[in-house]
Amino acid sequence: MTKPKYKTMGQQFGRRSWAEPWKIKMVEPIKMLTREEREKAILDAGHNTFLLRSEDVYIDLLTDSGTNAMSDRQWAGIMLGDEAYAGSRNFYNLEDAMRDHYGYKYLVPTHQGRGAEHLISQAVIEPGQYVPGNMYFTTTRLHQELAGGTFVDVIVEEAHDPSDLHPFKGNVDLEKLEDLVKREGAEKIAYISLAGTVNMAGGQPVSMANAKALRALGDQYNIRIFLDATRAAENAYFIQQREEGYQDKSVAEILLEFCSYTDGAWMSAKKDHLVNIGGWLAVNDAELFDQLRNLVVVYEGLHTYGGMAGRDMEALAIGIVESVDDHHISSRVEQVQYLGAIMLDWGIPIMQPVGGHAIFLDARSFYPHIPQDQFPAQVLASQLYLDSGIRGMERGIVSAGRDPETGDHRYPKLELTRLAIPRRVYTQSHMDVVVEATKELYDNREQTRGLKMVYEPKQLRFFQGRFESL
Ligand code: P61
Repeated sequence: MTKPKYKTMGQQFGRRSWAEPWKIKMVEPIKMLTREEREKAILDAGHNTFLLRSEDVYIDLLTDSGTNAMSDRQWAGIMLGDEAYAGSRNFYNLEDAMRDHYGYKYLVPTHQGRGAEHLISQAVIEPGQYVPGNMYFTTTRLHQELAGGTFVDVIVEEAHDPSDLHPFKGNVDLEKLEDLVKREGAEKIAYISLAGTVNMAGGQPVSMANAKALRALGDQYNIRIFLDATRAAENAYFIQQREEGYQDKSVAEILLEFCSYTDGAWMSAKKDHLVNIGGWLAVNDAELFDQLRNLVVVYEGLHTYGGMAGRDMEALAIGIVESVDDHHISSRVEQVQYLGAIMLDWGIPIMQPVGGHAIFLDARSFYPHIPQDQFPAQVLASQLYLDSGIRGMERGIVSAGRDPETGDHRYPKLELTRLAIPRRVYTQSHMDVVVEATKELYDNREQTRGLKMVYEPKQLRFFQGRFESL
């Protein structure tokens, strides 16, 4: 387990107890269905947890995206929305918060992360170019492909092994990257796509040393680096906990330094920034900014709101400041570590080390008897819902989609079911329910059968695909 630097009351005395640095002011009741009702719900949803109604879910770990609880200050900020079409004061607050904590010069607001991915991909990728990155993300890669690029995975090999304990499994393999640059020529590389932490690898962090070395390589070959900063505050926390020389720095200082090695970033603010909707794109280059500002008015909205209401921008600006508070980030990540530590203790196979935003169950080890093309991670997500109304998400062969050249499934090495923990939403008792349910499924794993896909959308098939039991 990572060692929190900022101690809660129990930890100050070396006790095992810890608690969140907030108290609950408003609650949302959740419903508990019967087993028969859950059976009907999951059948109606074609065994796809994206197709369940949220009211039929007991503990919703589908995603930590937009599902966070806002603070009283953020809600107060909502009331200060300046809903002018142009030049809203909330935009300038957002710009200030981004500059203070990420350090980039220019900001382009977008409605959420994929809006920003669309703009940056259209602006900087020429058809036929390559985009090397530390593991793909579904929407990121799709926008890179739609712009005519080809994504190339250059993450360290350790990232593909669920049991490898490398502390920075999100790192870029600089040799793989340099081989690609030498083989194809630097002019064929659109940019380096760096993400911290790496979602599909289990929320694994990138070290500061790796970001620094990447900058040197980028400078040597004149290739830009753009950061997917969606969970970069969580990445900064791991650097504070694990990397020599950063123990006494704040998460805010670490984040700023990390971003300084990149040329710009895109953000899904629905994660680190503790809001329900929002995103942005930020760059240092004035010419590129100009191009992005021209594009944002076509696809998102005017350049001072980019698809967000004024009130959303205010909550987001406040969320940026809260997201780098050391007490907040430590309790956020440590809640995930708490859940992971019990699972490991109980012998449940999960991706290690435990990442920042989610537990990733290793569906291959869970169901070794179910072949990958019978979708073991989808099976596990469906079974967890059936057992106790817990909603997770498939992150394996279904998510990986088909190879555009061959049309065959891509067969990723990682076949995972993700249990993402929303920020400031669930308590330790909810985590305990989740461990017990998972253990029950693990103990009865041999009786579980695979699935067949009966409806497959062309793009991002995991969102709407449907399955039947074999
Ligand atoms: C998630 F099943 N993530 O983790 P947008 N970059 C990164 C993300 O994690 C991310 C986006 C960009 C989601 C929502 C989601 O296949 C899926 O604001 C590292 O969602 O547009 C989103 O940001 C895109 C779930 C997205 C998925 C795609 O749950």
